[in-house]
Amino acid sequence: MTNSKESFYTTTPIYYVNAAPHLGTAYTTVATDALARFARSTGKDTWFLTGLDEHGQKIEQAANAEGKAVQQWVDEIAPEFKAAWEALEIEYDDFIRTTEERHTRGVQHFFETVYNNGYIYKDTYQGYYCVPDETFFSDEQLAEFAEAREGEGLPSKHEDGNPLCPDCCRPLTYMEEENLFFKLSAFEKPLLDYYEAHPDFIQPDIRRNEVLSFVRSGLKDLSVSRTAFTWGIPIPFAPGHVSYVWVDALLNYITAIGYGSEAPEDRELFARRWPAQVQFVGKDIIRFHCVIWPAMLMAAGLELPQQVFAHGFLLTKGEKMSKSKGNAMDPFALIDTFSTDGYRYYFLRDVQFGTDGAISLERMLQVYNADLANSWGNLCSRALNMTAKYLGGKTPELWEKTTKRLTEEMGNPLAKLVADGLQSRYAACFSAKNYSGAMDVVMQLVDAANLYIEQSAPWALAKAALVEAEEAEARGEDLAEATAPTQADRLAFVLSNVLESMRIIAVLFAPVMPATSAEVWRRLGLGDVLAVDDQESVCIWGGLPAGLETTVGEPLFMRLTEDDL
Ligand code: ME8
Repeated sequence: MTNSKESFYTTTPIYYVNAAPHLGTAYTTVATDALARFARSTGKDTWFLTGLDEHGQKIEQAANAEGKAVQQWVDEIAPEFKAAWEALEIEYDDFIRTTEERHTRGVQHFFETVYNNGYIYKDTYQGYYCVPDETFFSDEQLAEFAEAREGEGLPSKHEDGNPLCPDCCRPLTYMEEENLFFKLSAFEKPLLDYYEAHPDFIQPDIRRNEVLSFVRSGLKDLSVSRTAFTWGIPIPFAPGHVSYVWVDALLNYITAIGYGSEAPEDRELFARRWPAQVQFVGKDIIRFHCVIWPAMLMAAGLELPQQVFAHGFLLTKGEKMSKSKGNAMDPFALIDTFSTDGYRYYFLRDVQFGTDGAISLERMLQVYNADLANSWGNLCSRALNMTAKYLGGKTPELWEKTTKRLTEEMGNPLAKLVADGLQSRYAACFSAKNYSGAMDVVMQLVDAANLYIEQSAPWALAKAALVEAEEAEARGEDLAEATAPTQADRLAFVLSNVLESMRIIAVLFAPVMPATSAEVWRRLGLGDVLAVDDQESVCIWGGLPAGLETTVGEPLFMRLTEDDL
């Protein structure tokens, strides 16, 4: 089966199962979901992959600590992630777990291919390893870190004498093991050439520069197997060796779309989906994704993803939020208070994607009340209430009859704002992963619509229409035959413009706030499902049909106070 639509494949990192889903992992997942929803709404053949990283020493140790068989333990945790993503309305197309058969097959195929291509050899690894980060550190990296720590008057060693991890500051473990090595050093020049020829491959630029200087300082071959434990994928040509967990994990992006399978449908799937358009990661794992991953793909003769986009950290009280620091907040509690859409909106609106962002409950409350309860929610309830009260709960019938004359007489700032490229400004923000900018564009229309209601005062027009009708009746005239617009026409015109704005706002908010957008769609009488695949034309002004039955409903976003926190 061929598909003429443009393919759009996007991924999140696969998260370690040793921590429950938290705001950090939810952040990347919500951002990827919003981009995937946006891509679908512009007609792309979209595929969104997320999943779990279930192998490695850290997972094995965590399961042992609980006294459980590792597979049983990871099987118990996987549903927690699925439940969290469901609560956040994450619409993934596939969820991969690295303990699945399809993944094992693909990883083994990769090892064989790269071995046959001459990029794997055996040697002894002697040095330090961080189990929590599953990362090797060279003597040079440790010396550099020790110097920096001494400069700050801080220790670089644990009391047991082992050096501390340069990334997470936990004690490292000394390792001496026969390992398979991947000739990463052979890819120094090809990678630098690739970065140069594809300036968008690593984004944002600050991360690109960081990776460039890391690679320019020289790449060492990488140990890619472990023999000291067994919780990993066995390497077919090296008995006793299991894959280094990062190599195993990175391969999920291709094993999930059929890599390593000979079945025709898998080969077709792979050809259709790979290379990915955008792979999202946090800035903590860019070396894996921007150095090791592309080198692995080159070694296997595969194309590289179009872009790896690394966002910043969510910070609480100035510190990276993480499970190990004990300051990771539980997404479920926040969803209870702010609703799923309120949650999704806050993180994408208030944190500039790509940079670190301070988050707090107080700020979340402020943004929620200002943008959602008071602006967008209030716009909907005012407009729908007035439509019920003044227009019998129906979208007005006047687009053809009076629009042109009334536009000349009264102006139409909302139509103008939309016609002046609102959707294309919004789409440009999405392409740049500037979620905050995209939300800002939509809020301009929300604010303009609220101001328009104030300025055109439909309640005054309703009163004037009543007086006009009584006077006409007294004169024995029929206003339906009037040639000039009546006050009732003006009222209908104003409310039409507001309802039409709401329709467009709902479409544009949908990738970030799917539930409330669908609800507004229903209340406007547009149907039970808000599914758009040509956002640009759907957002052309004037698309709201006349005569639809509208519904007032409960407030979309209940106003919250500090007592609710
Ligand atoms: O690294 N702020 O998994 P992981 C923002 N299994 N994002 C955060 C965050 C924070 N405070 N904390 C975590 C792994 N994240 C590997 C990945 S991929 C082949 C293997 C997000 O469970 C961010 O996306 O430690 C970060 O990169 C990821 O969670 C790390 O998740």
